[in-house]
Amino acid sequence: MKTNLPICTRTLHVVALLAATGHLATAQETPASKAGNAKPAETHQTKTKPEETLTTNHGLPISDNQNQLKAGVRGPVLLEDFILREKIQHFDHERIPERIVHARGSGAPGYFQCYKSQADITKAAFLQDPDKKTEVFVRFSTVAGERGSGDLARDVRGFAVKFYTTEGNYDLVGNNIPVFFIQDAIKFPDLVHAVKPEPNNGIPQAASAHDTFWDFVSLTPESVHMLLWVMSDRAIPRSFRMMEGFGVHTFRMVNAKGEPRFVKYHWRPKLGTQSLVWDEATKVNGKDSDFHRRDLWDAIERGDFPEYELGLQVIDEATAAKLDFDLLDATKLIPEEMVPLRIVGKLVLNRNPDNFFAETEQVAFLPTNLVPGIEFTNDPLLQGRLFSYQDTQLSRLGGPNFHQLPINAPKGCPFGVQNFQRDGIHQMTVPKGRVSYEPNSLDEGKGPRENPARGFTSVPEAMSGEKVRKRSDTFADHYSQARQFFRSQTEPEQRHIISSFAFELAKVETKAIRTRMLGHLALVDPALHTGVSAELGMNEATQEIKPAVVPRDLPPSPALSILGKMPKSLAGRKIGVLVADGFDAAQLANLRAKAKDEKAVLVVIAPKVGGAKDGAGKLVEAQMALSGASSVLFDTVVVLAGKESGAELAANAGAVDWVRDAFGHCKVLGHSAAAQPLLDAAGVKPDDGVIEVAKGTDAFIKAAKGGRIWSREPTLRPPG
Ligand code: HDE
Repeated sequence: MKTNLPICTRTLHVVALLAATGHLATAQETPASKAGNAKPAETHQTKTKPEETLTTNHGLPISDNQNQLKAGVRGPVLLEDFILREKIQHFDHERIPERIVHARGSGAPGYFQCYKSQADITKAAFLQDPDKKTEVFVRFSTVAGERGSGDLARDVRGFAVKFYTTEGNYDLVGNNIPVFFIQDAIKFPDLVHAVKPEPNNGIPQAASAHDTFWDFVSLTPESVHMLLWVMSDRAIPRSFRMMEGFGVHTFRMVNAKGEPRFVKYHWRPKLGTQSLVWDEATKVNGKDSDFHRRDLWDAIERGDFPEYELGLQVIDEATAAKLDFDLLDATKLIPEEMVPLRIVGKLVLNRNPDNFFAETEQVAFLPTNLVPGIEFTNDPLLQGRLFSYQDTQLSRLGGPNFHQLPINAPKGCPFGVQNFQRDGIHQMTVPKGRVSYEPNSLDEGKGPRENPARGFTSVPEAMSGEKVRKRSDTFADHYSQARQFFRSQTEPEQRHIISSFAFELAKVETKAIRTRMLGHLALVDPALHTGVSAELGMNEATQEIKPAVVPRDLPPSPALSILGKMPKSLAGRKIGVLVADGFDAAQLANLRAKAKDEKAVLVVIAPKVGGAKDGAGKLVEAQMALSGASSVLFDTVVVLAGKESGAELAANAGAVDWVRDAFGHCKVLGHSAAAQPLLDAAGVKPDDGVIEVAKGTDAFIKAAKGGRIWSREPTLRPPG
């Protein structure tokens, strides 16, 4: 009996805690206090109605969900306890293999609606009627990291859209960068093995800054154009709501007359394309590794629905013939200045998933999910994808019936799925009758049959040629578009590309890889090459690379820059306001009103989450405590302090970091006069982005709408 004493003491403690937090029913609140007389102290929440009864997976009502079946209260567990075994066994198998690439992702359902009929270019049903909304599910992802990795890796982002159309599911499985690393699908396993953590030690997670990645790409000149994009700010987006999407490959659209045209897909975010800066991104990963996931979820929860427009570059035979590169080469893009976008409709994400696993994790995108009116081209990268996705779902989702999972099942088709395919693991349907083949005469014509008018057909493209393993000569220019991209960037963007190359290559231990990579950069642009060499301190060490085709100077394409198109707006952005005792309540009220007008989100932060007292001594509650609300989580920040608290903050390392980071990341920084000691302690120098808000907040809001103060950057982070 003695052994019961400690158990009872702990039990009492737990009960007291639960009772205090209102989690216990009265019946369980008073276990006997004497050893040997204890009643069960665990919480039993019971229901009497049959429809509210907890059951096993097979429907058996459960009477006790707190205890295993044992031989005596203190005895061993019985093998017979099938209820326990079912529950634990299901739990043991809760994890399914993560995606080989794009393992870390976030999704949301919504709809797509075209602005007007696109019948002139395609017969696809979901692009005909502007009054009709087509349900969609979208999944955004990083590529290299594992499922639990941080959101702010320097990486390409996946932008995959499943349209549940009346003609079956159409999947547009794209990225936020319009070109790719490789031209031929046979290189994909090599590329992915090179970027993933190195196989001997599993390091680094979700990062390309290591030897194997740079070894592979420096031996693969076709990747140079994509490298420029991945080293640019595009690879550290501010939000999934603020990033472009691309179909990457050239596809084909066909109208009812059977006329084919080439198309390139673009998604354009309504909030504009916006990015973080690298130092900020690395800190965000530590402060909130779910930054993008949370941002998407929170925006949808507050009704600020992410919206994107679908743009098409439509290319007829005549235009295609004029291009100086091959449309089938996924390392090239068509500048928008050459073929402008035709905006065809909008995508709105207006709901959060009900269940992350059932929807975001189990969604299976297939580039082979096409609808009549949309077809592939012979892009050799796309052709390989047509096999890979179906194949990977078989092992990830456990068998050939993954299309029956609710998130993957076509829900737009009025007549559902009807065919003679049968059985397989996890079969969810119960087909009737004796006929599972076609043609047949036994179903008396009631079963489904071919439909030449409605069915999918392919453009009868002429094919000829030898059976070869060979790259087309038209794919050989690897540097001209890389040069065009670099020269189309604004000065701060070029600076970021240079320092990203330098950051990544500095992490490469093998010097020969660095010198090889410098050889490629020399072919792209002299300023890029000298900038990176200087930051690496490797001015004399460039390996000469002989290009297959001598790079050409192409006209700059301003559409390739993010900053050039940056909207001057606070919509969808976050203002962090740090308040400390004695702050001016009118200033906070003013900021709140302005933030609302600008459709921005304002978050009040205080040294303690309980809040801070304003100048009149009234407690104003905070939403976040300073310790958990680093300034890297906000687009722009304000410090409102009183006289004494301003001096106290100046002695608080957390507050000093808060301001120093905001200033260092070139953010617009508002402050009350009393916060000046804190700004001094953080080394803040006056400039156009440091604004005292004493006389009203208009000047601060105006500056904050303009984005970051890039002129600050060269002095704060001088090139190496
Ligand atoms: Fe993928 N890719 N990929 N990819 N990809 C996968 O499919 C593959 C490529 C893209 O949110 C996998 O279901 C090959 C280009 C996205 O679920 C896999 C090649 C583009 C997603 C696969 C490529 C993409 C994937 C892993 C070279 C942009 C995530 C799990 C030929 C146009 C979709 C899965 C989601 C996922 C194979 C290249 C986009 C292994 C073989 C180019 C957005 O099947």
